[in-house]
Amino acid sequence: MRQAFPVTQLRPGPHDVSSILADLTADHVDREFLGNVELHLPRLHDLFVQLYGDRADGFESLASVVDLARRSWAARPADLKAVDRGRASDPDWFADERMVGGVCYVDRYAGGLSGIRDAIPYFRELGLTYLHLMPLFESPEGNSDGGYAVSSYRRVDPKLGTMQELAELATELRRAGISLVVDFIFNHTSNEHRWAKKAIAGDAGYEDFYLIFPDREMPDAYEQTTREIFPDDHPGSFVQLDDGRWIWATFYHFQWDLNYANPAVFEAMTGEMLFLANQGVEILRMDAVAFIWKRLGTTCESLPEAHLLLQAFNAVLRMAAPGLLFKSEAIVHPDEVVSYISPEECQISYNPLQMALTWEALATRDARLLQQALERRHALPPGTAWVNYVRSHDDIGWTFADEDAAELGIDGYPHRRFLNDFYVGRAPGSFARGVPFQENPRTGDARVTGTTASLAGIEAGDAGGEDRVVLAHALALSTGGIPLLYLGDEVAQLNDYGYADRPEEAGDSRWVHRPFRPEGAYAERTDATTPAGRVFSRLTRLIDVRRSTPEFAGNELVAFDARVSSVVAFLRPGDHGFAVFVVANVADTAVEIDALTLSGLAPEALDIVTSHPVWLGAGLTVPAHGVRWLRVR
Ligand code: OTU
Repeated sequence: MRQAFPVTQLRPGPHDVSSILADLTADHVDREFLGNVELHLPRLHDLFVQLYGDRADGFESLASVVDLARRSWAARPADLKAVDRGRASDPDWFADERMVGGVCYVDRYAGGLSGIRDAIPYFRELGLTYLHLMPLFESPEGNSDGGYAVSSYRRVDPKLGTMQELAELATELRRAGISLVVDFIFNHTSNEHRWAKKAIAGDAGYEDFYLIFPDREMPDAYEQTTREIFPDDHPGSFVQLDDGRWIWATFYHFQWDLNYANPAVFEAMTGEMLFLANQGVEILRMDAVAFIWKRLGTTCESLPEAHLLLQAFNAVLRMAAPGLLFKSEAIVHPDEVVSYISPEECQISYNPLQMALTWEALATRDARLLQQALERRHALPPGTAWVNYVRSHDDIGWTFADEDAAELGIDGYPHRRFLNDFYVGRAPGSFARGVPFQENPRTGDARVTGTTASLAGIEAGDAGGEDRVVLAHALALSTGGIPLLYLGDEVAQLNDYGYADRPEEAGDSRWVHRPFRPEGAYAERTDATTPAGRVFSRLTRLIDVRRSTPEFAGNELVAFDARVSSVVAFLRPGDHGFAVFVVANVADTAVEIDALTLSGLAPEALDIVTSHPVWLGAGLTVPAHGVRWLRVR
């Protein structure tokens, strides 16, 4: 599928790679940088050929991008260069069993950046090594899609703090063993970004930063094949400007998609990316990667050029800030999710399939789809890792593959309908208190929102609620990669229905699961008579065990057929023939895995959560919504 332009189409003479290298050498750039460029410029050049080879300005842009990298490296603080070197000598650092992630909103969780700094002792107590601060950049007043409409990548929202404070926070977090993660929202800017303002003012250089059309002809043509992402906000993929023209806006009407077919856009965003890298950010969460390239007659999602662009950004980083990682945010078909994951593209990625199927299994009390996914869709290339999570700040979408479901006799469309109904409490017997998100009556499409505790049954007072919260986290903590905790979920925070009374949030039900820091629940976290206290002690025990269990490092997983449909089971192999055997039962009654099924394992096992020996010789009982972590051989 990849379109390769012949190299001869690129301008010869002064604008080739060897001339760029010669210029750098003449400029006496340091050897380390030169080495990085020698390693990665050929790849970047090749990507530019494929992306921009037919454009006259393609090569000037490549030279400018390398120059940005040179200047960024020169300005990169010494302690960050030390991090770069450390990562180079320990390239699998992010796959360590001690990795544990947390995510929160700066304002809601801590009031501001200084509050986040004050929370560092708590993060350490939890064992976090990775902290994703939700978008904290300058963005429009009122609805800014939770900060995903960025007006400046170089200014922090003044209500939260300053860029200087963010850089200092990054340093303090690093001293505490925590890597700072922020979003790189590069598919779109807000309509208040300087580029956007210039574009609509008719500044020719900037008009081409976005996709603006004089009338409906092209928008209509594109919308034949594009998907509606936020249909509650506007139909289709375009919105109308005041002057009557139409502009591409995949998400909210104030989030305008950038036109990456223009190399000047790549160059400009490179500048913003390198700026963030030099503030001490260690992982960039690459937002909405599927949407970054558009072509008429396609879905305009996950096109080959989207990958080339990510690889090009990656190559620039390897030159100027080589310690950084990209995390892919592609909440799409599982085949597409993995297509973004490689050392040359995004080294880590959300695992939306495991997330969604964990909830699917809890609703159906049938773990077969989840088991099948672990069996066939878990493996990743070396040098990469999943980020496993129970829920995020976004909705839950049922992104399993219909063809996988069909093999188990499950029909995708009605199954998604059932899951949506179940999680918004419309299905009889549901324990969940979720809220629908972006229900599209035209397509029948819908997604679900709600906090972990509210979706799992704690809010409804269901007897299995706490167990389900623990079970879901136990899977995220044990399948491999980086487990990611939505902060507040460790104390079983409930839905915040107050969003419906806040005008800028009322139209977006994702706010129901982005509560303010649950002070009451945190106060109860050592009180075992409360759900907060019980969930907190069980989850922190699991986190502690994970951190001292080398089998949980990396991504190697061997699915284990327990021959019980409500059971998900797998082995995480370790050294000397040992492995950790993870078994979880989503049913509301205890189940028995018989001795014959377990006969491949030595009968003497150790429960690493309770530290008690377990005898497998007579089979294994797994309690209702229970989970066991057993060291076996
Ligand atoms: C992302 O999500 C963010 O996580 C959202 O919070 C933003 O609103 C959005 O981008 C725009 O910046 O549609 O419902 O992979 O699922 O990229 C969430 C496709 C979203 C989308 C995902 C997007």
